[in-house]
Amino acid sequence: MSMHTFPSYANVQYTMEQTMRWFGPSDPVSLSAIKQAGCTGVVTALHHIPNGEVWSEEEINTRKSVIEAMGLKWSVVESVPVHESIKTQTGNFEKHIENYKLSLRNLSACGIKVITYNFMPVVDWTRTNLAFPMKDGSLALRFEKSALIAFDIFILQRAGAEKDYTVKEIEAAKLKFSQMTATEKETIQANIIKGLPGSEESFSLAQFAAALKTYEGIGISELRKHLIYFLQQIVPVADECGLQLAIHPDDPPYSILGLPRVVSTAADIQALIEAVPSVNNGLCFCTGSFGVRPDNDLPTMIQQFGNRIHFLHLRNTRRNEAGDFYEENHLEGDVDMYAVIKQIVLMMQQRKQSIPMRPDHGHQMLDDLTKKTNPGYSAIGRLRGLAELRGVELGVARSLNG
Ligand code: DNO
Repeated sequence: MSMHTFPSYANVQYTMEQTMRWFGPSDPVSLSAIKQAGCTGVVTALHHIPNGEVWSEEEINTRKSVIEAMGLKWSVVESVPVHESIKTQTGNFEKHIENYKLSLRNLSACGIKVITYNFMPVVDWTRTNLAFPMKDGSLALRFEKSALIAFDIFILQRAGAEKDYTVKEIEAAKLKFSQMTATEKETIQANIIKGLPGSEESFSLAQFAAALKTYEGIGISELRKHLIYFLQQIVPVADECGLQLAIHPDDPPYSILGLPRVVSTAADIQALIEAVPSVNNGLCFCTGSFGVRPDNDLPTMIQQFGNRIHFLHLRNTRRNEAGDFYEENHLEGDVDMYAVIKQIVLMMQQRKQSIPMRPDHGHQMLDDLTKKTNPGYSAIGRLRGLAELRGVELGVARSLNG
């Protein structure tokens, strides 16, 4: 089924399904606002269910009916979180995998067929500054490597942290730390260990140090082995139920805090596909996460992995040589959004399928500057992003029709 929000063209029968993330009934952005932004779908999760427990059909249907009462569709689950024991293969991890399978079966029984998750150890997405001023007066999210390293070495005081960084990086972190006020130190600590919206873990400093320790002896090859084992268990369930699994890339797409990361590059994805070839072993193609690495060529990756991209996060970042980045307006920055959307449009026609997308993050701007918003998930910034992205899609669609 195509999801046209603009006139259809002979050569473009399938367009992106426009959605926004909704954190559930406590989200300050209402379903009605999401609908007014022009979305037909919602991306949500049962954040109140503790990580590792089964999502019952009853709980799923309760959330689903709230969404449908607004005339919207629950298009994608983001995320069914993966319990830490599965990533470290310790304790009762087999039980947690069984619980995960059951949640998948229950979602399928309720008609929800696209499931996003990630396999980042300990922390989900990470930023050091949630209110980075842009020239136009709006606020953006930023990741500053020297601030992260300053947290690691001087606040957390992780044993052996220095050996994960170059002399130049340590110097920059020292300087950064010496310039930080006490409040800035507290803020950066909270940004890293308390979890940003959507991450299912939140730690005290001592708990955080203990969680990092559980990865001693787990390097890239071990973590990849654990992920492949997990995929070998859950992909057959997806195949049986007609579910599309969509792993989210690492954000940022490189190791932080000495932790291994295995979903950062095209080669990482290729390794997962070779191990578990089903197309239901798929991807959430996040242009913001992949786009932080100059060696990720996004339009080429869409060509390479197109048949297994089941969900799209469209977002732009601007990086510097030190590895810092901030979140740009959706059409500015290092991601060539025109080239990306063109490949997506072509890929959808080939697959004869609409792919759900959401404008990922947005600046805090206009009235949202004085409201309490979920960092990255304010209404107006995302509305701007969505409006720009759908304009590009219309332009691409029309140009393909001559
Ligand atoms: C951040 C999000 C991530 C994402 C998870 C997927 O804004 O893209 O938190 O939801 O990593 O499991």
